[in-house]
Amino acid sequence: MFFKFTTAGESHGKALIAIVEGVPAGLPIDIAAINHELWLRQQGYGRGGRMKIETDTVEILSGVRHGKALGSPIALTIENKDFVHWQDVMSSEELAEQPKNPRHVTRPRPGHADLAGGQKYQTRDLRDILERASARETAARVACGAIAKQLLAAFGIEIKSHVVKLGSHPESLIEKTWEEIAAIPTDSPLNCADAKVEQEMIALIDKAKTDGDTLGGVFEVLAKGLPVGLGSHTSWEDKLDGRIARAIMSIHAIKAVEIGDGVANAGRRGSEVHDEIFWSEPSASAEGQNVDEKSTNWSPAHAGGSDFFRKTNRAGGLEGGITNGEELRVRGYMKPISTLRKPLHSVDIDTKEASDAAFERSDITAVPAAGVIGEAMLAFVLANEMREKFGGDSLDEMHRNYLSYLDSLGRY
Ligand code: EPS
Repeated sequence: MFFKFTTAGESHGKALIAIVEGVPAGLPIDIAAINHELWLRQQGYGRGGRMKIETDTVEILSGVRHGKALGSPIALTIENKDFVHWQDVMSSEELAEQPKNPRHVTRPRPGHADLAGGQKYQTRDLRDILERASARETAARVACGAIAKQLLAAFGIEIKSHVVKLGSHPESLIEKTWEEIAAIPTDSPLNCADAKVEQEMIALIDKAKTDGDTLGGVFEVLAKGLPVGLGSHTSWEDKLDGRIARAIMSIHAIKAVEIGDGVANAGRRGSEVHDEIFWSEPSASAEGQNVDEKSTNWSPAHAGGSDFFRKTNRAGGLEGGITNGEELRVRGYMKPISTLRKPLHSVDIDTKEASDAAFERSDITAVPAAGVIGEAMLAFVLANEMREKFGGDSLDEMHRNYLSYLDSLGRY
């Protein structure tokens, strides 16, 4: 791994922390932009009470000086404001006496890590599991992903997400262009590009709330401006679709990942699926005219620096595990959140008696937030690919390597 990050922190512990490695020296780091991503992750109709307590902001502790990366590990932290209410329950010190309300959890929630985690780690207080299994951890991922996005932006690569289905609605996934997705207002309640469908989704969330239930859905993440040639066909572990699927599936509650029209394509004939190849006169990028070292526009003119292109993109920008210069399109399928106000059947792990699953404050749905996290994870995977392919210790060196590669693509 060339660009990597590690997170630590429990949902109601003191803070989330992360260490990001592989950021080239000289990359400008915009803290306000990281905070904007954190804010976006907290939005979305159907979020729970915790989001009213937290205003997630990042503090950078190392690796950045005067607004620029040093090339050393970047350590960051996000405070858990809710910790003040959990100090004794979550204390790292051994306590002389039990807290008045120890908030032990002994009734595992179906669908959560509670029971399998408790059995595996041999703990009888399932809070030991749920605190780290909580999706609160994704705030740290979003901060790391925001740094990855800043590296990608230095090469003209952009990432966006939108919600394409909430619960069962609409029946077919919403399909929109990059421009239509870019036009979604930041205060859109569900980050949905169809305002009418969004209102219908809100009604579904209200109904689920009244019923004490939860909802899942589908988000789509897009990346634009990628060069041809990230990833590789040569080894299973280098195939970019595999790396992306792993990263998206690692997000809490994501149970399926689709690249391009992968699901629908399985039921079509080959002639209806594969994107035919065309070629046009060498573009400005092939001549190296619009990407020079002094330019701030690092984006190749069309189709990822190549003069070959497709008129359709059912493959979602990847062929043979390699980017083909078209827009990358990835969908994440999220199951409904497993903490239900109207609890499911469970068993108390101490008494072994049948009982309702534990209820903790939670969200009705978090699909828009999952989209923001999907952006962060895709940004991380792509930043790693860019570091792997273009190397360099400084951003300048990486830029030079990138230009030289675009030059060779232009001659192909
Ligand atoms: C979350 C914080 C959590 C939950 C949610 C996501 O906070 P709390 O448990 O204090 O309400 O709202 O976590 C879950 C959905 C889960 O299953 O644990 C966050 O910051 O995103």
